[in-house]
This record gives sequence, C-alpha cells and structure tokens, in this order.
Amino acid sequence: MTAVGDRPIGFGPLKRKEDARFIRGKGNYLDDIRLPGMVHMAILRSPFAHAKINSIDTSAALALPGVAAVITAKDLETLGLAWMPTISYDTQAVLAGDKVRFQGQEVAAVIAIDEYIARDALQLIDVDYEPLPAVVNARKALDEDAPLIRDDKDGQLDNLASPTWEAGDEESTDKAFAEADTIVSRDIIYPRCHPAPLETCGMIADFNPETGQLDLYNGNQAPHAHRTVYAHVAGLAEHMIRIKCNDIGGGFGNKVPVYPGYVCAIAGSIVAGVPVKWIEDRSENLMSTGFARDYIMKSDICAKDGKITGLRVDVIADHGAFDSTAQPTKFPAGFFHIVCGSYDLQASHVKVKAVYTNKAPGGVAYRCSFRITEAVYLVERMVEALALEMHIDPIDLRMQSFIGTEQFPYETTTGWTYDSGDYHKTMRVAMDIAGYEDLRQEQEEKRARGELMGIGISFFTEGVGAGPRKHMDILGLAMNDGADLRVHPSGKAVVSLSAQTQGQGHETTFAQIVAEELGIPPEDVEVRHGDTDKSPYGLGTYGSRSTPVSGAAVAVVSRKVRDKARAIAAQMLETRPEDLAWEKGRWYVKGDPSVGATIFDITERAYSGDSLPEGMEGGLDAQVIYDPPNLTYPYGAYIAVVDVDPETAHVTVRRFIAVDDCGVRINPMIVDGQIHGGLAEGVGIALMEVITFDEEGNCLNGSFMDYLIPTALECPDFELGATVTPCPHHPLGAKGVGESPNVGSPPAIVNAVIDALQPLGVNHVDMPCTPARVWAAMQGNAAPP
Ligand code: MCN
Ligand code: CUM
Repeated sequence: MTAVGDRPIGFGPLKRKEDARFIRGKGNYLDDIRLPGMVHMAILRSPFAHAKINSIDTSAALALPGVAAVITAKDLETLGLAWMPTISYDTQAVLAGDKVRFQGQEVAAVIAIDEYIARDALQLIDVDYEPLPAVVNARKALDEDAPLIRDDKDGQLDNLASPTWEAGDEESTDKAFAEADTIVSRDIIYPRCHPAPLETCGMIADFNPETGQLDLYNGNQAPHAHRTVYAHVAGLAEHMIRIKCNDIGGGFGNKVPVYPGYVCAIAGSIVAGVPVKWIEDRSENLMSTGFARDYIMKSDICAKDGKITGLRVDVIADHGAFDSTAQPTKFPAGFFHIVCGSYDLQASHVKVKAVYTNKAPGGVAYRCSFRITEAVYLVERMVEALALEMHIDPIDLRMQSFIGTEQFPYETTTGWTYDSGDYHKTMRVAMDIAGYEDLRQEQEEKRARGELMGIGISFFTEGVGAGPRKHMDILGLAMNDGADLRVHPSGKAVVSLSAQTQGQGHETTFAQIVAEELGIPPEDVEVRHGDTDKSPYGLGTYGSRSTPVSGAAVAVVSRKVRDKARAIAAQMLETRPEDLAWEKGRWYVKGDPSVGATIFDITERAYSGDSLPEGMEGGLDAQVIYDPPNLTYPYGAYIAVVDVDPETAHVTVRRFIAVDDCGVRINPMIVDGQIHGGLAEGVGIALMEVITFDEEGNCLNGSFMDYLIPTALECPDFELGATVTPCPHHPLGAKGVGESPNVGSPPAIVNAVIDALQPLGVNHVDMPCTPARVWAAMQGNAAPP
C-alpha cells in the first residue's frame, strides 16, 4: 500500500477495487437483470405542455397480442396511487388524469411481454387532449392572466409554488449599500440543465403475491428513504420492501427523486403478480426527470474602501409543474443562502420565490449541493462585475474581502457556520500554478494584437454533509447515516453503509477508512451498500454527504471496534486498557512497545473459546448512527483561461487550474478523478448544455443531438493543486468534494469569457456561452435563446 506522509496503510491513491469488474464488462446494471416471468412496461407521455384530457381509449392497445395491461390514472385511483407525495411536500400526478401539465408527462403505462410490444402499444392509445395555453417563462407565470397550472391544489389561485423565503437581514443590507462607494447590479440566469447520467432511470418491481414481499431493483441514491416513501404510499411494512441498487451508471442527483415510472412499475407488479421492468430511454430521461438549476436572479453587490461589503439577491426559482426538488425540508431554496460566498461581508439579504411552470418537475440535481451551484455562480459573477467596475484585479478584490483564517469558525450573514479555511493560501497556490502575472502579461500583448483572451476566477465555499438533526431533515427523516462493521474470525471485515456509490469509488474509499482506523488491509474489507436488507438505515448519497456523514460513521464504528479490541488486548497482555497505546493495526504496552497484540491476534481471541473480559460479548462487531455536528465546508480557487475566436465567437477553454481544499483526502487519486469529472461538467454547463422550451412548451433538447455534453475534445488538461485544511469536527478531518468542481467551474469560465470580451465592452453573457450567444453579445445584441 502506498505511503502518504506518515500513513503506511489506509489513506492514499489506492486503485479502485470496483474497476476490476467494470473494465472487464462485469458490472451489473439494471438492464442486465432478467427475472423469471418478467414483463416490460413502457410509458405514454404527453405531447402537450398544458392540455385538458377529455378521454383516454386504451381498447386498441389492450387488443394488441402480448399486451397484458394498460394502466391509466383511473386505475391508479382505485389503488389510491393516482397522486404521490414529492420530497418537497408537494403532490405529483403519477399518471395524468384531468390534465397534463408538461410535455413528457406520464399519461398511461403499458405492460407487455416484451419492451417492443409495450412501446408499439403506446401508439394505439387514443387520448383526446384539449390544448390549453402554456407558460414556460417563470417571470410570466407570475402575471395575473397567466394560465393556472396547479388547479388540483385547493385554494391555489396563482402559480406561486411557495411563499417568499428570506435569509439575512434587509435593514443592515440597505445600510451597507447606503454607505458603499461602489454598487453594481446584474440580472443573471442559471439556465435549466440536466444531469444526464449514462444509465437512465428505471426499476424492476417484483411483488410476490404469496408472501407479500416487494423486491425492487432500482439504481437509486437514497434507497432507505425511498423504501420509507413506498411503505407509506403502498401501505406495506418497510421490512416487506427490499430495494437493491447493484451497480449504478451515474447518478449526479438524477437518481434522488421518486419518479412516477417507479410507482407505476410497483403498481403493475402488485396487480399482475409478476416482475415488471421499466427503463426509460434517453429522451424520456432528458425531458421528464429531475433537471437542474433554472434560477432567475437579480442581484446588487457593493464595496467600500476596496472591500466587498454587501449583497442583495432576489430570485425566482422555476420548479416546473410539480415541486419535487430534493432538499432538507426547512430550506425551500436549499442552501442557496450560502450566496455570501467566501467573503467577510457587512450584511446580505436573500429573497427567493418559487413558481410553477409547464415544464418537467424535479430540480436540484447535477452535483449541486442543494442550490450552492446557483449561489456560487451568482456571487462569483457579481464579484467579477464589481472588480471590473472598480478597475481592480478580480483576485485583489477577493483577497481583500476573504474571510481571514483567524476568523474561523465563521458565522456568515445568512447564518452558516463555516468550519475551517485558509482562503488566501489556496488562492495563492492557484495563482502560482497558473502563473497569473505572466497570464495577464500575455493577455495584454494579445489584446494589442486584437486577440480575445480571457482569464476568469472563481473562489467558492460549499457546505456539504447534510446534516445535523437539530437543523435538517427530509420528509421528517433525520439526515443521519449508519455504519455496521463486522470483523470476522479470519480477520477480514465487512462494513455496511447507508450511502450508495454511483461511480464515486465507495467500495475503495470506505475500505480505506476501516484500514486506516483498524489496520486491516483495504483489500480485506468488503464494503456492502445499496441493499436495504443488508445495510443500516440512512439517507444516502447526494450533496457530497457520503464522506462527511457515512465516512464519519465508518471512522467512528471502526474506533468502537478498536476500543473493544483494546480491552481484549489488555486481557491478553495481562495489563490494563489504559496502559496500552495504538499504532496502526496493533495495541502495545506503552512502556514496552515490543509487547503487543495485532488486530488479527485480538480478532482470533474475540471468537475463540478463551475467556474475555468480565461482561464482554464475543465477536468483534459494532454499529453506529452518525449525526454530524455541522456541515463540512470545502472550498477552492479556480482559474480558467479562454480564447474567443473574434470571427466565429467560439470559446475554447485553453487552461483550467483547480485548487481544491476538501480537508484530509482519503484517496487523493479518487478525489482528483471526482474533480476532473466535475470540471468537465462545468465546461459543458458554461458552454453548451441547456434545456430550453419554445413558447408552447415544447422541449427543444430531448436528445444528445440537441443537448450537448462535453467530451475530452472540449476539455483542456486540467491542472490540479491541493491545500489541506482539516475539518475540525469530522473524525478524519475530511470534507466532501464530489460536487465542488461542478459548483466552482462555471463562473470561472463565464468570467473568463466576459474578461476576454472587455475590449468590446461586453459585461454580461448568460450561459451557455454558445457561439451564437457570444456573437450576439459581441455585436451588442440581446442573446438568442
Ligand atoms: N473523497 C476522499 N477524500 C475526501 C472527500 C472525498 O477520498 N476528503 C472520496 C470519497 O471517499 C468518495 C469520493 O471522493 O469516494 C466522493 O466523495 P464525497 O465528496 O463524499 O461525495 P459522495 O460520495 O457523497 O458523492 C456524491 C457526489 C454528488 S452529490 C454527485 S451529484 C456526484 C458526485 O458525487 N455524482 C457522481 N460525483 C459523481 N461521480 C460519479 N462517477 N458518478 C456520479 O453519479
Ligand atoms: Cu445535487 S446532485 Mo448530488 O447532490 O446527488
């Protein structure tokens, strides 16, 4: 095992255990599973964004040979399943009954002996739609004469999805602005984009009518929470439901929500008594599952004496037709109010209101840390705009405004308590890697030649690891996670977790935590997750919470085992536990290090017929539920260098420097991999990814022909650096990192584009910075959609 500093075992760039299986094509994804007697389901979706349903005639579809059943809202009503709760305490139609509210909404489900017949039968369902005016622009949805979308909700008279939510303090913010010497205002949109995992969403539901047991195969980021939802919805006891995830081909937040297709597959299997498989295609995934962002933001930022002092933000959040955003209950705009960023502000004030539109529901996905992506984008664009207005270097403005190292723990003006950081140092490391002074010099020379080169900065702070039970829950469930560790007589161990990997390498890193804490080699530690029957309860993987919460749980459970091992070792060595000291894998006598017992000797003893300390049970196991005392606050300094072609307005990201501080790194290679992936996503979001709609609500990006995702060709060789500021409250000193690169990179790239366009006087371009939009901005025109 590679040594890292003074760490001979455990942490370090260990190659991923799971990759042996993946690179041999031996992964076990949802579509690889074929159960005996399994039938297939396909979903009929609405062609209209808003329409009344007068009637649905399923007779021709039912008559097609091979079709077993056609399910509509009427059938679900008899089961009490026509509507389902969302994770944001809204309700969502499982199948549309009275009317459709977005293009792609689920209208009927066909169950047939194979997927081809199921799909063919969809064409035979005759739905009589009466089109209604649609509204896809969130601002227009608030107009008095806007069509009412949620007429199903008692007392709902407008398209507001929730009352205005506020954070910070309005009065002191007004004061900061009154005292400021520079003020800048901007309207900034973070457009709708999509996580688009390689493997789309789907489920196999297998209900056994004899035993009443419901087995669900479903790649899912929060299997335990989903099981609780299904137990409520279906009226089954939780122990009669088992969710198995197997391998997951990417989640990126897309596999957090409960989708209507899942409920239909479950209903289908309960009614048919055979396993029902449903897997959506690419268009269905892009058009109907959890999107990301769609925040329309208005902001003012101010400075006094060269330092940022205040921030004012007013947001319209577009939720689509149903609010099924995933975020802790008490935070209707997620953690967006971390928008005060990495700066020691005098005051800030944030307002968010949410609206319904005739667009697909969902939201908060795509490596977002519960809206921190939007927050970081906004504040980092605003800081850049302020620096331009003040004619000072954007790094200088940041350096003068950062929260100082000595100020941690630091309470922000919107109520977060940042745990630790040295922002100045991390910024300087990024400047060194970039050769910042030289880059500015190069830019000056190029400008003189009429070339458009831009340098963009972003410095982000995230809050990840939701979260402390005193502060947050989802659907009333505390955001805690369990870990169960069993060391077997052979000295090999199994650690079971409530978090679930979708590609982040948990089978490796969680084994490394046990290795680090107990001294059992990581290859001897089996990580078990994604099966609700074989893992402790917990809320799963999203919001980069696995390391902060489950990682801590695994560290604590390992230490519990270590404590038990100490008592056994004391008996074996005929001394007292307090006279023993630990070195990796071994308890030894403090005064005589040559006398000790390894974890293997101790395990053998724990299971042997020999005596154990008075009152101690045999074996070497422990269980914990971890309640994090605070979020962890990773941060980073990113610098993007772009070239804009003056003839075609094409943007090339020539260099990208990313210095992340996620505290102690368990596996630096996996962390770098996470950062590479997230930066590639940032390039995509900044330059090409967007889900748009025409006036009638037709989705214009329902395939990879129209929804462009980045490839290696659009990405530079990412230049990474690291600083390590341990998290003071995490048992390993670690902070989450999975979402950081996606959160931090779009503003760096857009800031670089704006910087490149300075000679043309362009001060704003909304994402994605496609050639058409950048060209329009270069001509001084409004951007095309
Ligand atoms: N890690 C580490 N040291 C740290 C922090 C993290 O070694 N200080 C390692 C972890 O052990 C883990 C990985 O890095 O193997 C990511 O850890 P963490 O930051 O805790 O994030 P999660 O495991 O909770 O992953 C969730 C995060 C989110 S929310 C999205 S969205 C996302 C992402 O991770 N989806 C992904 N990265 C993804 N990567 C892949 N391949 N596929 C996805 O679907
Ligand atoms: Cu916000 S996407 Mo991730 O939290 O699964």
